[in-house]
Amino acid sequence: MSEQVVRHFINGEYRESASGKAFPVHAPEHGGVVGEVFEAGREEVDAAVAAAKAALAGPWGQFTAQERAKLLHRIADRINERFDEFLEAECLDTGKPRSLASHIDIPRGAANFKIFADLVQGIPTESFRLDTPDGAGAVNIGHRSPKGVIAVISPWNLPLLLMTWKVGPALACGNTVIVKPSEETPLTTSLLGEVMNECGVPEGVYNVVHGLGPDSAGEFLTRHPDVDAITFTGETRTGEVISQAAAKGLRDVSLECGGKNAAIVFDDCDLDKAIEGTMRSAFANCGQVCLGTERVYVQRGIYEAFKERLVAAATELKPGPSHDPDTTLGPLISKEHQEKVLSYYRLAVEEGATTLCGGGIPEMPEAISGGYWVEPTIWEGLSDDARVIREEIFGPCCHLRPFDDEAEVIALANDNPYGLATAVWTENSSRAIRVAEQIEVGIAWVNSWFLRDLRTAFGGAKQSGIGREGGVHSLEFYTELKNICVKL
Ligand code: NAD
Ligand code: 6OD
Repeated sequence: MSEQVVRHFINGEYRESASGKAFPVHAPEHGGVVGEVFEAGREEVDAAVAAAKAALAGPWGQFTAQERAKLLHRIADRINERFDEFLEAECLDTGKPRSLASHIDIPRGAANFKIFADLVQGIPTESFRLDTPDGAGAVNIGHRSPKGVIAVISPWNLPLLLMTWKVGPALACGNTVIVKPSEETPLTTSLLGEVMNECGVPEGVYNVVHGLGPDSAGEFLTRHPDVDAITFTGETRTGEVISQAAAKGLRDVSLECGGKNAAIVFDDCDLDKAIEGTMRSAFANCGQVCLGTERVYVQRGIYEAFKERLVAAATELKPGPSHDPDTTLGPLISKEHQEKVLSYYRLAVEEGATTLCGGGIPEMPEAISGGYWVEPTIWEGLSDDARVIREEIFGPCCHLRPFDDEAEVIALANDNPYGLATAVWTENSSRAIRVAEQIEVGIAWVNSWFLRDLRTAFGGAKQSGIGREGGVHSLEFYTELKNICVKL
């Protein structure tokens, strides 16, 4: 493949940085440089924000909800028509197996536009009749308008999916956006600019600036005074910095951050389902899913059987190139992340873990041996206060620990600063609901994992985030609700 040159997309046009500053993009599969990305300075960020602001006052501001919905459907259709190009770009950037990206990342990229296009048209606004002393009364009518210019800061693990998860509802509600994708994965966000132009999205409605976080595009964008709200997905410590940026000018902020998620496997579970689900939750996308499981608590009666089967299945995972249909495990995103995950593999041993499988770098064919590969890894035997149990690793690994009863496992699951997701495996539905209700998370799955209904609330408790998106909750974030009180 020829080297990619990735430009900003501002006011409907692709642009280079005035400074000429650029950074390389590496393919995780082999580690080689496959392109360069222009890094936005203040000038490009200012231009993107100005374009987004001007677009609100232009034709976009006159679009009815129905017209916006029609346009969003066209965008989704066009993503599907250009499916293979999006797939190619996403897999080049991330190295993830095509089989995964073609089932999750790209279809969800399109669905995120369709679902919110339909949703905004079907949600009623509130209305209250008020009695007044003169007997005539008053009516209150809720009125929603777009919030304005929205900064979207997105991560690298599911680049198209997580970016459109925010851009879809933002546009459906009539806002304009400036996206700052992760520096690791700029391609699909950039390609979406072409789709916007092909579909007739007015210039300035969708803008993209590339760059890093601190002292670069991310910081310039989130600190920009003409940005009305910020929506972020990424690490908790970055969320804290963005939250501080949003405080200036009291801008609204939505934060979807890290997790250290527990799976709870009761001895009355369907073991086949629990193994299949835990395999996905621990190892899908090479463990780089915020909702992924890194702590697995298994009831003592089935602990040994569960362990044996999970270790056997993990050992069967096949790392390999994205295009190979037999590949079931991709590489990590970057050299730096590979070093981080390997440092936790070493730490687990130092902290007293028994490594049940993996623990290092797999042997790969020479052509891809420079890729950011790590072995799927399972441990047991760590104490509950080990760092490996408490900190997010974001790699293909999990720790198994036996438990005896419900109260014990609820306490164990909740003993963590994060509160994003959990998966409970049991055939006893009363127990499932009783336990799910007590786990301090934003999302609790029972006998499933990452089963998504986009109308539902999505977000994290504790240090996993602030706010909820999805369904009516996205509408809450991306609109300003005004009450109009009419005295009769
Ligand atoms: P990250 O926080 O390093 O980066 C995310 C984005 O923020 C990138 O675009 C980055 O350039 C930008 N950024 C970094 N510093 C910034 C700053 N000071 N100002 C403005 N922007 C800045 O996260 P990552 O490594 O890309 O993603 C992995 C993390 O994301 C994990 O912790 C994972 O759990 C989390 N995540 C959470 C969810 C969720 O829905 N809760 C989803 C996916 C990923
Ligand atoms: O499915 C979604 O909408 C979503 N935000 C998923 C997040 C996955 C985290 O890596």
